[in-house]
Amino acid sequence: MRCDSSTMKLYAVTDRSWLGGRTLYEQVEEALLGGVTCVQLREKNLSEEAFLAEAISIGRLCRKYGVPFIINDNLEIAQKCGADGVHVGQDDMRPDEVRRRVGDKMIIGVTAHTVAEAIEAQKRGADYLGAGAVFQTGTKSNTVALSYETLQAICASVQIPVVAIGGIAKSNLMALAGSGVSGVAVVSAIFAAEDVRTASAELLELSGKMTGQMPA
Ligand code: 3NM
Repeated sequence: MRCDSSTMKLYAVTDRSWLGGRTLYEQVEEALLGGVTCVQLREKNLSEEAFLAEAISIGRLCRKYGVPFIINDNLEIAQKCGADGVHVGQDDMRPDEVRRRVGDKMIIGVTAHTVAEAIEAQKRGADYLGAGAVFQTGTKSNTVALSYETLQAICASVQIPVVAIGGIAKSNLMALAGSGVSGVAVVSAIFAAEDVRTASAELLELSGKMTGQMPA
């Protein structure tokens, strides 16, 4: 298996909105020291050249910590930097097309908002699903609100791991217990935190509790 459920326990998705004098590299290293189990480099405004340079250096960093490194929505960069995987949305390339391009080894993650999308993505070779937005988020516009019931139905409909995303913080993470998710994907509750390492460690502990808990 390219990606098991433990990899999805705390999935850090980067955003350079809250660097505050720090570099993204430093923030990612703090997140790794806090115990994140997967890192996705998500860049929407960098030039290809800058994106690639950053992908190479942060990819090396993740390798040093033995944590899978995923590129958001850019196959070429994922291949050039030797990433462990690539994440695509519903509007991006289909997972089977991605697989043809990237070969056998790479992890392919797909965003799914409905049971139909989840089943289709699994059928077409996705290794994990991102499902959201489970809570309100200010980090991404145009998100689709996903109810607990839909999240639960998505998890029940596939065999691959499902990671919840959108507005997840310490205060609401436990509300996902019993949904069947393998973990949480988090942007601002990690990268907007003053102490990225502690925030990551606390979220990791909660995610472990949440995924081990049965429905209330
Ligand atoms: N995808 P935060 S929500 C990147 O719903 C992303 O598919 C989403 O950021 C989706 O953890 C989102 O700061 C942003 O709320 C999540």
